[in-house]
Amino acid sequence: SSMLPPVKKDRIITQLPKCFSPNAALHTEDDFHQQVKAVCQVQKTDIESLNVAKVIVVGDVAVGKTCLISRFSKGEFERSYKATIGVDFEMERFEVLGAPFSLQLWDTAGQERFKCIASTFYRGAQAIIVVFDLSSMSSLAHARQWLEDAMKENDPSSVLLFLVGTKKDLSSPDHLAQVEQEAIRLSEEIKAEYWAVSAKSGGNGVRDFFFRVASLTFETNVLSELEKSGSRHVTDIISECLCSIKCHNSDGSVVFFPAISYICFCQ
Ligand SMILES: Nc1nc2c(ncn2[C@@H]2O[C@H](COP(=O)(O)OP(=O)(O)OP(=O)(O)O)[C@@H](O)[C@H]2O)c(=O)[nH]1
Ligand SMILES: [Mg+2]
Repeated sequence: SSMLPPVKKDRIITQLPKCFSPNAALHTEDDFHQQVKAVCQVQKTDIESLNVAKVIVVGDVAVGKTCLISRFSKGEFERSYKATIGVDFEMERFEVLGAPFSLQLWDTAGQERFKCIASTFYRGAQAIIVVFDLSSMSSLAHARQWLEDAMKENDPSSVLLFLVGTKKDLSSPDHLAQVEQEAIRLSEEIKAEYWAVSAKSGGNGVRDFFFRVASLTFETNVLSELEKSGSRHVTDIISECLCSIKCHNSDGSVVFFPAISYICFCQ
């Protein structure tokens, strides 16, 4: 990783980005988990196994999966439709809370004839982005099937789901409200986080969305690593760098808690 150039300035995440709709969010905390922040403070660059997340992007033909990704990665919008053949791959590098972190974005083909090839890339995803077209109710109706297929290859308990409506620029406010009601209902049911964006209009929506994906996958990775390595290891890490917290018992005696146990008690 020392061979890589530094992360671009516009890929640095220091604050947890907000969800799109509090009614359909993976969580609505306004900051990263305290333990995650604590760990990142003391071991910024050394969390090798945690620093990448595989993300698969699925959904009907021509809903705008490729455009969504290229709006973010290249800052461009392609007006003419070029079908994805099988699967495309894009690596996006971030810095989250001072730690290097990358999203491996697997852009799969929506065309039926590629489904068999594309599905071989589903395994081991940390996030699944199911994309539908806000101007096509049938693409929303198919979202559930795309999700089911992607889930067959993954562990449902450890995957973060996002339901993303694209082509927001094509919908009238009335129509949008109607579709969103349905989309939010589905998101609640499948426990996905809902977003509505436009790859064409080029506001901050697409950027905010990918920042949110990066932040939540990062947070989940760090938390699950902490769970795996056990709190003892975490205590070691933290106590090396932070001093203990001094507490007074009711009888006047003094106890010292390592900072990490203080953090755990506060949850
Ligand atoms: N107006 C508008 N058009 C969009 C938007 N996003 C994508 N499109 C158009 O929708 C068409 C399909 O976009 P793609 O991104 O190629 O669709 P896809 O989901 O990758 O399609 P497959 O690779 O075949 O599965 C293209 O003509 C895009 O220009 C959007 O936000 N607004
Ligand atoms: Mg495509």
